[in-house]
Amino acid sequence: MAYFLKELGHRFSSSCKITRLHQHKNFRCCPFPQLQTKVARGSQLCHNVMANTNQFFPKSYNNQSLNGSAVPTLPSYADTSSHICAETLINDMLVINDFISETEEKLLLEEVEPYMARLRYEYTHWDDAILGYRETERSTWNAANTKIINRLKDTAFDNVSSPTNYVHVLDLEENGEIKPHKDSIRYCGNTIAGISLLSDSVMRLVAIDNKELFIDVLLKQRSLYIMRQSARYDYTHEILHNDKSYFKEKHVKKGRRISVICRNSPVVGDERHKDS
Ligand SMILES: O=C(O)CCC(=O)C(=O)O
Repeated sequence: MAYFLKELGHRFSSSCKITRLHQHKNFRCCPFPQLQTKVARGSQLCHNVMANTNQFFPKSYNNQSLNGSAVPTLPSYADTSSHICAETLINDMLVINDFISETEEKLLLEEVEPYMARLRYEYTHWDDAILGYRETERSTWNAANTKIINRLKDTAFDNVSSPTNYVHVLDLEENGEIKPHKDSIRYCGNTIAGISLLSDSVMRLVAIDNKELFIDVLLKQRSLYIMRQSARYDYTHEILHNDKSYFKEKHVKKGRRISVICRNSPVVGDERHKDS
């Protein structure tokens, strides 16, 4: 099982040709000198990484330790099988609804659709981790969309955890799904942030050490999610197929969905990346 998870975790390194290009260009060749500071996870790094996003995370729960009696109020976008997950959820998985306006959504779609329309949806994937998808990466955007992308980056990342130039655009057709996986620790840092276009969907996080512990996250159309630290490393994530797309027992219709995703590269010294 550990091997399976590890393999799934490397889907970006082995299967996505565009992302592979990205890895070669940006992660292997460019040293990212600003990231070379040796900082241990859990110390200054965490504080720096969280500096921007903490303004959005529910402050009253930050730094609050959960002992047996503490039952926190969960954010409305999340549901969980156990309050054991609550600390991760509250500190490390954030959704900001209506992060972009309808006009901004149209602008993003107008820029990505013409390219996407030339690609076919893929149903074969080397590790079966994703079905019914087409994808690309963009490093340049028109002026209006550059502002949106910069807002995403400013919200989710700071200078220590700077995002890569390449933005991953993933188009999942109505019948498509993303199966449980963890993004490669070799190529992706501690934060993954994405805007959902065209459709609502449910993202499920499942604890790698205990499959009974899961968190369902409602990703509304035009929302931004920020997954970091424990949510990114200790849980797999998936986008549920429309047939299984339930949030708090209500069906959430997942139509075609396009996500615009930014990631940072591994931070040298971050202990989660020591083995990579
Ligand atoms: O579509 C999303 O927002 C999530 C994408 C994802 O899980 C991935 O590309 O690894």
